[in-house]
Amino acid sequence: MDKILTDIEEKVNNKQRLTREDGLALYACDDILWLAGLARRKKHEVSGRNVYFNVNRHINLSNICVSRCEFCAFGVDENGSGDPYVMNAEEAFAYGAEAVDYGITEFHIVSSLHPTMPFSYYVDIVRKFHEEFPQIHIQGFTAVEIFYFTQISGLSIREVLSTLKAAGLGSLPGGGAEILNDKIRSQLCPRKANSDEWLQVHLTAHELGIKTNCTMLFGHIETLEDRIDHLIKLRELQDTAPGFQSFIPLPFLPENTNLAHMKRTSAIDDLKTLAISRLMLDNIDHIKAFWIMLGLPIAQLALDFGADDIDGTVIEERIMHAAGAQTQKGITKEEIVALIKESGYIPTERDTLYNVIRTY
Ligand code: V47
Repeated sequence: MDKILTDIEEKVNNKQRLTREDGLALYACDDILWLAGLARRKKHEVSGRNVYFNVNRHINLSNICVSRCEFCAFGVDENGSGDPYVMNAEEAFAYGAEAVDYGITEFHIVSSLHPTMPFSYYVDIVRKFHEEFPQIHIQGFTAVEIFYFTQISGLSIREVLSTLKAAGLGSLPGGGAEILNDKIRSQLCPRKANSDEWLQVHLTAHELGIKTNCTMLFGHIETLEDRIDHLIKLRELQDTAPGFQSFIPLPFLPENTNLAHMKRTSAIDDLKTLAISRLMLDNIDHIKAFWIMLGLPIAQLALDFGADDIDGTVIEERIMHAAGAQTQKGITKEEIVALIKESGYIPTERDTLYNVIRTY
């Protein structure tokens, strides 16, 4: 084995931080079972044999979007094809409320950059959910949406976040990070928050005591160097202002996007990226295998590659399915429990803030 890899193993054993070169050496390593072992050791330090999941309802308020990112199959123009929709506040509420009897502990509300809906529309929806179901955590609005709210309202990032928090918002999801490199963003998503703006929203949220997640969209036009640099940016922000609860690597699904000519990432790339994320992100506790994108078989394997969370039952998901995700739109709690048990881990139902609800 190369010296750099044995040095990495020693660093991991001694809880030392890995460098950019280490991250790249891990990508170059073909011994994925060794890599899995290393990432698994790190996972065990944080969460032992627990694998977390939650029971949530995804609510995508609208698909009408002014950003129209190259990688996205979900967003459409207001008057174009592709079934543009926007839920009014009552419809959004009814859609969320119908899942409450299922035992959800989280509403996961994400929208689009809608051309005309005012900031008050989003605040009112959060307030209504929070007033009616105060026990259900509201995780809502990516940093890209929060930044867009500053543009449509004239408020600062801090004011937007404080207003939503006062209405009942609990935490932010991790979307919109894509690759935190403005050369890449100018090709993929030039009309939305840039890297610094995305980071600034999360920094401000953490300062206000709002927990957040973070993501990386990989397997499109980025290089392996870009991926490692992205992970290091997240790690640095977490050092400065801790508040990231989990990291979710999102493999790019090309179908129905402007990049439909590209190939879907391989299982090896998906698993390597999960393991390397676990090893590079030594200050983020949870690494999520988002089964919707990975597919259930790879998500199950991911639990042996450093992931300690398999997200949720979701119930119905639209963004990834627009881009050709072959998975079901939701799975039951029983299915998730069986999947985790079969991998030899302890299925651990959590709330959004990783408080344990029960183990199975
Ligand atoms: O920001 C869009 C990605 C994200 C595609 O925080 C795509 O717990 C792959 O961030 N192929 C939104 N990915 C979803 C998201 C998320 C999902 C689950 C849990 C959490 C969490 C966050 O989805 C977008 C973008 O990066 N995305 N289109 C696509 N074609």
